[in-house]
Amino acid sequence: MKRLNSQLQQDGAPLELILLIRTLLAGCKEISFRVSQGALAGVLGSTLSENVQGETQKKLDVISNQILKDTLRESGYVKAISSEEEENVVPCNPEGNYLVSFDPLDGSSNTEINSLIGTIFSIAHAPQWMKPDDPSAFLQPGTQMVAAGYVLYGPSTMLAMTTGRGTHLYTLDKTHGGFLVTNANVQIPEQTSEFAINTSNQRHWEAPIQQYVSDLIAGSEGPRKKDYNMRWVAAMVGDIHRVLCRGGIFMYPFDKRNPKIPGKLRLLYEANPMAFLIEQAGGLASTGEGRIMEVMPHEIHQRVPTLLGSKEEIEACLAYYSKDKNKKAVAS
Ligand code: AFP
Repeated sequence: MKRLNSQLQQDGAPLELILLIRTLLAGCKEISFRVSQGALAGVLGSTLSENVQGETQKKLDVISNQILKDTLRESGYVKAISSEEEENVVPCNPEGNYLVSFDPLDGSSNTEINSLIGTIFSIAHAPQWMKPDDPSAFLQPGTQMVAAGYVLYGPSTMLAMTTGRGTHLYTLDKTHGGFLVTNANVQIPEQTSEFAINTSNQRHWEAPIQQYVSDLIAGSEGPRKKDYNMRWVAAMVGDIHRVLCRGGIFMYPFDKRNPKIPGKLRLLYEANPMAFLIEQAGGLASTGEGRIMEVMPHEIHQRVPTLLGSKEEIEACLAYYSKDKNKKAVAS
């Protein structure tokens, strides 16, 4: 089986990027170990503090964030970090050539039930002019990413990663501590009959997604003329992993509750890296209005609506958005 290094070399990744990825993954291996210890590690449960998004932090979030921060800062490859758990950019080496954004532990409330969780990351070049504490360099569209991926802490520890030459799945071989390629050049089936959305938010969705999901639920008796099944891991990392493995559509759409917070998921360290992985595997990643990777961020913790997955199903979903837009144009 091919090792991580060989795959990255084959994909033409520069040496410094390979070294940075290996450093990041060393941190993830430590997180994987801590997570697998569960309650025995004495790290589960909530701390008293809240993170910048106002959510209660679980101790494992804090620990994972610290592990990644320390490992990346010490590496020398990184100029600055943005993390879900840090209000501001974390300055690192002023001579570093890369910017790293991460959600250290996505789906952290799943730790309470010993279910899927993971680390999501994206890597971009650090501009030379940038000062390490300057957040503005992070405000570039996802098309500028040089690598992105996630490490999934499940029954096995898996890595999904792209450097722009396909999406590959790796499995951590705990006997020698390395990631081995277990599925190269993943191709997401273009059609699917599986969807993932938190339907408890239905009343807050806009008209197109209301209609689309209601037509999925209508199944073979509705306009889509086939039966659909629903799955919800409640950790994006788990839901996207399923989409990469067997297709499907994952949605966290625009939410009318607060127009200033258009979706739940964060652009820099959730939506963008997943969009890169999905597109590189032949799927589509949209906000409903346009390509996720072309969204120009205006702040590091920005949220976006997300529709990701099997090509034909995303296109079918986007047709509802176009129809709605046309209807509004005719009415005005
Ligand atoms: P955390 O990383 O704060 O645990 O949030 C996970 C997440 O942002 C994303 O991974 C899930 O898709 C989503 O929340 C699930 O949240 P709800 O179940 O509240 O819709």
